[in-house]
Amino acid sequence: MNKRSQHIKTALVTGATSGIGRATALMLGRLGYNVAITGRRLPLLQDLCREIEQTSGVESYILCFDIRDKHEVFDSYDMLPDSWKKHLKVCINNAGLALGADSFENCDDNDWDTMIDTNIKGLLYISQLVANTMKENGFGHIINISSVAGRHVYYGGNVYCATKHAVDAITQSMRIDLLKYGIKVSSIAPGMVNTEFSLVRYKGDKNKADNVYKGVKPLSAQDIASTVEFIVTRPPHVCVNDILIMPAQQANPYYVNRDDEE
Ligand code: NDP
Ligand code: 8X3
Repeated sequence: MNKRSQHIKTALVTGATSGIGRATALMLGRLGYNVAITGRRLPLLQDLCREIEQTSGVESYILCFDIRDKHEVFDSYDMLPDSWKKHLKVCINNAGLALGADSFENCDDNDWDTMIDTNIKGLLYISQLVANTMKENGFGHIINISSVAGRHVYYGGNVYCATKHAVDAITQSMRIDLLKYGIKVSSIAPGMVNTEFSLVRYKGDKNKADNVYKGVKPLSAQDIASTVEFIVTRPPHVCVNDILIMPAQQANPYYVNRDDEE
């Protein structure tokens, strides 16, 4: 290995077209990682790729695919050059969504399928590919974006909460199974973060989405990127297993201290 290649480090961020994933990809670029970015919206990936390269002087690689589709995930990951895989140090499993907030008996089962396929199965597909790369490399760090919904179940949260409880269980299981390969596994469980998340959950209903954050200063995508930054900049012998991070005005899903309405 020559001197230059010793310093090459790459990262992969799923769901980088908006919100937490986008802010995290930019942060990793600033830390000197070449960043592979994924999502379904190609123009947004192209914009981000340019922004990472221009602001940080590192390289960015676009992998445009639907994480629910196993074959698309495998074929896309296959396209990532070996030189990138060889230096893959960090994977942020961030792609995910909630759809709907109805009481259980009224939910659309298509929404259930989408959440389970994206938040659980998609995360599993990409994680297994990445884990095998990291196993070969003899190092690596996988960070799963879970949620406070993986710790508490709230009204109308049903299957979204179940998927994030699954992410927590998968995180713990990966941490145990991958220990022997020197692969660290961490999880971040945020409370309210102001991203496209609520607009997606309420299927474009901006009023409902805005109401989620009414009278509250929510976390920003940048707050979560800074949390990822803290985790990935710990020394090699340290693994931050879990971080639960909330807005100061939110104790848990049930207690939110909203500013008085006018
Ligand atoms: P955004 O809606 O802003 O971002 C979601 C990202 O996931 C997008 O980049 C989207 O890309 C990607 N994504 C969704 N479905 C797919 C798919 N089928 N294939 C590939 N990519 C997909 O929301 P956030 O940034 O808030 O969400 C990021 C993660 O954080 C999620 O896992 C969410 O559950 C979690 N989270 C969010 C919280 C919040 O309050 N915002 C709190 C706790 C956790 P594209 O549409 O281009 O495919
Ligand atoms: C997103 C946070 O509280 O809407 O995972 O479930 S919450």
